[in-house]
Amino acid sequence: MLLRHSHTSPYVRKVVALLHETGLVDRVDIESVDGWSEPERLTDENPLSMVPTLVLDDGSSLYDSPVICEYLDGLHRGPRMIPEAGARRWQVLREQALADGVLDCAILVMMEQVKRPEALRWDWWLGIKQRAILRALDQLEREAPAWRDRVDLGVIAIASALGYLDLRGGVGAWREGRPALAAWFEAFAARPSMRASAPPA
Ligand SMILES: N[C@@H](CCC(=O)N[C@@H](CS)C(=O)NCC(=O)O)C(=O)O
Repeated sequence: MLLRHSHTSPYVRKVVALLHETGLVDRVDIESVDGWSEPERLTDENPLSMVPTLVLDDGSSLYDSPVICEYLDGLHRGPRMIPEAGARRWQVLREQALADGVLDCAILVMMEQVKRPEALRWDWWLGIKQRAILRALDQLEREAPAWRDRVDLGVIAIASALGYLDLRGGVGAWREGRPALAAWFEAFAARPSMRASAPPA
């Protein structure tokens, strides 16, 4: 298998951390590609020109990150990263959706703040996306005390999202007023899987 990859993509980070946590990392080759420049080798595999894209041994490809994670989780014999059934499954999938939603908003914020010419910035839109991130972080702060030693796709996705806020900013000092989330992230980010998938400093 081949993973189309970017060192700064938090969605890719989620997949790479899962590969490490499940012991699958040696079964996947990794190749970096810039989705924004729409290279043909990526658009042939994924018309959306996005990473992560996973190319399977039969030449077919899978995207986006939740689909790739679900596929990979079926390939190993260790503890499931996505519980197969029951309330825990829906909790993990809901957490992944919330974390990915934070990322979708954070990328839009980065686009407004960094990429769009200042004269064209749309503060109304920026405000909506920033407030969505802040509300999600407040919810995670309320939930974090219950996470304890969990290792699954829900918490991997949350940690990847928080790491991206550290990398790109967008909502200022997110740890302020959120001590439980900050303490949990400090411990979780020290896991070998999170260190191995961290963006370059
Ligand atoms: N929903 C997708 C989002 C992936 C995504 O936004 N990837 C970004 C990099 S962080 C990308 O490839 N952007 C290139 C583009 O939009 O052209 C997933 O979960 O995989």
